[in-house]
Amino acid sequence: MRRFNAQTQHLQMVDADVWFYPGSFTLAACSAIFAALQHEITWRQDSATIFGRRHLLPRLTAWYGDPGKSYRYSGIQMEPLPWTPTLRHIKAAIEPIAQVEFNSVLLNLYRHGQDSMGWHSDDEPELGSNPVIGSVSFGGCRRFLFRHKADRAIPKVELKLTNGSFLLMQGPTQHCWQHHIPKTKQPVEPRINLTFRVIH
Ligand SMILES: O=C(O)CCC(=O)C(=O)O
Ligand SMILES: [Mn+2]
Repeated sequence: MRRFNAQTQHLQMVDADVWFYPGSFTLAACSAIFAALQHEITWRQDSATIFGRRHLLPRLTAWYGDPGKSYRYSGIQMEPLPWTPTLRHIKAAIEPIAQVEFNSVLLNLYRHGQDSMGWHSDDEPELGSNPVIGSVSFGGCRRFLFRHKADRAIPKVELKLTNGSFLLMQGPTQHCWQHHIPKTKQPVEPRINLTFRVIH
């Protein structure tokens, strides 16, 4: 895959370095990958403790990667399951664009419009400084929003994460911005997102 093509967007955002590559996988590849991931991945629904109360996360998740690359977020400790052929295929497709070797991936399955992800940054200590996050989306198209952490006067930035798109976040992005997937009342197909990471 080429690093730049006519559809490549470098987002106009201060304190960030975000690239968007729509159509990184053909429609036929997207359908095959979606079906494979639905069956191949061991999906689970975790719960997080917020103000002392446990809540089921509004999505299904899974954590895969090299042995020992465990990950902790919202009080949840995840040990990696071994790479599957489909995950290796996606990883090999995006690494030449990202120009890093990822060693782990967090998967999220949004079953319907009421599944979502709250505002957060991918800035856990094990990701190091200026983490490179490679985010691949399959299935239903969802809105993805960025907001600046320190200066809320800076307008939010919105993207539509389309089927087969690749979003690359790097440089100061995670330190200076948060992102989220809002719920929607519109009918929307299930969606699988994979965020590839480098755990140190
Ligand atoms: O579903 C998405 O596009 C966002 C996922 C995300 O932000 C994450 O896994 O950290
Ligand atoms: Mn994230």
